[in-house]
Amino acid sequence: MRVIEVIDSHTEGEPTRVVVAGLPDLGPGSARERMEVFRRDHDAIRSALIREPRGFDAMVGAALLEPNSPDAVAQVIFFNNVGFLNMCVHGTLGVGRTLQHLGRIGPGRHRLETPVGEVFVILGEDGSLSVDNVESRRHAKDLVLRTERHGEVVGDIAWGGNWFYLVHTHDQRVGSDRLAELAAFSRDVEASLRREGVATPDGLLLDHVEVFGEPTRADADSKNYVLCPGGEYDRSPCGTGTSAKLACLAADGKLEEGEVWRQESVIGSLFEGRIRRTERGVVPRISGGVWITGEARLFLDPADPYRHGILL
Ligand code: PYC
Repeated sequence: MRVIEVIDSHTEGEPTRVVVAGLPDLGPGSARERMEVFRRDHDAIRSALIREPRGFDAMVGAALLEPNSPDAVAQVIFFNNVGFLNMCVHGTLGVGRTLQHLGRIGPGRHRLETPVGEVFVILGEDGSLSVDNVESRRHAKDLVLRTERHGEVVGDIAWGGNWFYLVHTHDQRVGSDRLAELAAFSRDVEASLRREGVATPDGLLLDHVEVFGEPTRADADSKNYVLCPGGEYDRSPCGTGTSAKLACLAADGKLEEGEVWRQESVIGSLFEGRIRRTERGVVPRISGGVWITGEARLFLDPADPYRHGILL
């Protein structure tokens, strides 16, 4: 029987399950190479870790692996209910809190290897956590999209570690009392992006839809609803999505170094975002609250028909 040890946390409401022991050997290699081995040979374990009855669809997993570089504290691969993620900032914040919980890091700036490159987790003396994400940039501004049920919407395409269509003009109010409507709207947008063949510069499908509205909190600049691949919405303001937003704001001259952007999530939680400008875009720093919620040993009993999750 396979036994997998996990530490669970949430980042501004969004869960992360960090796998600390019990995964099969993914061989040597970079985070991207190991992610491909995980995907090819052990996808059933990804599913077991995230899907019911051991997990639930909104959960993001993070496999904590040995790094290649002696300067890195760990290598991390992110996954969810339907597959693997390029990057996940709320998950990286969860990894930071988990490494602190395990006594593996103290205050300072710590390097992590991910499938899209190096990122840094910053643990403050006061226990605060931030992530210096990968360089983020806008690819297209004000792309008009005809949807099936919601008329024309307008948004930008940007990279923040994942690819986003950031919808700023639409017929929706962003609020926690409208989760079903926002899910239906975002799926309509997602289907329209596919139908129209809207793609990343590499010809890949955009993987996240981010819908912006007026903030509810007095301390926030904006509120978002983020549809993740797999159909769930991000309970946090989505760190890669906030990074994509910061890249758009910087490209429009609406955010400068030293300024803070406060992004509220649909449930009312908050990330703070800052930027450092680069030649091609920005390096975002995202800060948010992270709490450990539990530790568990998960059993994948060969006799259990649902050991790999309920696959409906
Ligand atoms: O925080 O980057 C993020 C994220 C991606 C998917 C869910 N959360």
